[in-house]
Amino acid sequence: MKKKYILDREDKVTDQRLFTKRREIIAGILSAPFVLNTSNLFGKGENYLSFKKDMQYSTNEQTNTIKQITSYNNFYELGSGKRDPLINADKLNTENWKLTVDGLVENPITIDTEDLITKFSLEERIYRLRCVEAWSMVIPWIGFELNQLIKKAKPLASAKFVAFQSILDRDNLPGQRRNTLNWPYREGLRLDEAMNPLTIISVGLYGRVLPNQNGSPVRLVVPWKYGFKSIKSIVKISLVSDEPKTSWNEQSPNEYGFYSNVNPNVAHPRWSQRRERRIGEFKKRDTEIFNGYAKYVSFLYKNMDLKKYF
Ligand SMILES: Nc1nc2c(c(=O)[nH]1)N[C@H]1C(S)=C(S)[C@@H](COP(=O)(O)O)O[C@H]1N2
Ligand SMILES: [Mo]
Repeated sequence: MKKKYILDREDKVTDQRLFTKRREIIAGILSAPFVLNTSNLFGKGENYLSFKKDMQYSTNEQTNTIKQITSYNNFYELGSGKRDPLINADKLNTENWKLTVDGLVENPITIDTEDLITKFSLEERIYRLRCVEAWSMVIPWIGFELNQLIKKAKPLASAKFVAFQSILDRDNLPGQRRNTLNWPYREGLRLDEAMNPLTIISVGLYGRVLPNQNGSPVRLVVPWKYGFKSIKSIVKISLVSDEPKTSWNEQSPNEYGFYSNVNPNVAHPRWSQRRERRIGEFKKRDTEIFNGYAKYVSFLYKNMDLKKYF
């Protein structure tokens, strides 16, 4: 994968007019139903993607600015501060990236990033993302439903869960030199959660390939769960029979459950989850059950005690 735009460290752009102009250009791009075409995909360092706009699942709330989305991140491989992922973005090497789908499948797949971007039909999905730390953003992701990829691998009947693994690169990723988490970062979903149409594999945002700090070249987005479930820079997706181990649950099981559905009625042991701060806003908002996506996902949990399975 070629070099990302990474916004030229946009925090250094002090001229707000310049920044606003760029936003208008991006808005113009997004108002077209189809953006350029794949022949421009990796041309001249632009890295525009070709996609159509989803109308079914996208929120019509105001999106966060590209500056907010790319300069306030959680990506512990690049450091634990909110600005570290931007500062250390170039430490993530995405060259010759391959994504493997394996485990309890009839048809294991290994696919490189270019194929992932060109062989799946991409959509823009504007989703809220609610971090467990009680902040949220609205992000125009580009991606496709994870169920498309899983179906290609043909899961066996014994597959009940999906395990995800991020890149392991201790030599280059500054955060992996410390044992803040048991590397590589791992996450998991129940198979029906993974097959739900809301669950997407994202390869871009704001019309272009993903900036490194947002989990380039391929990351998960599960909008009804706390942000840490949306694992970045994925190298492997495995279909498995039992609930897989996940990094945050392993690190602190009483703070971070396997399910981690956004739920204002279940407090984190150290803080309330009732309210959240939308990045860029001052006044707090009420947090909604399943992050406002209940009508698409509450049936997945109908006989479950959500306080026990938090
Ligand atoms: N590999 C990996 N994925 C990760 C994380 C991480 O530290 N490493 N942080 C998670 C957390 S806590 C959040 S809130 C989201 C943030 O995604 P964003 O920076 O694109 O907004 O990424 C999630 N995915
Ligand atoms: Mo998070």
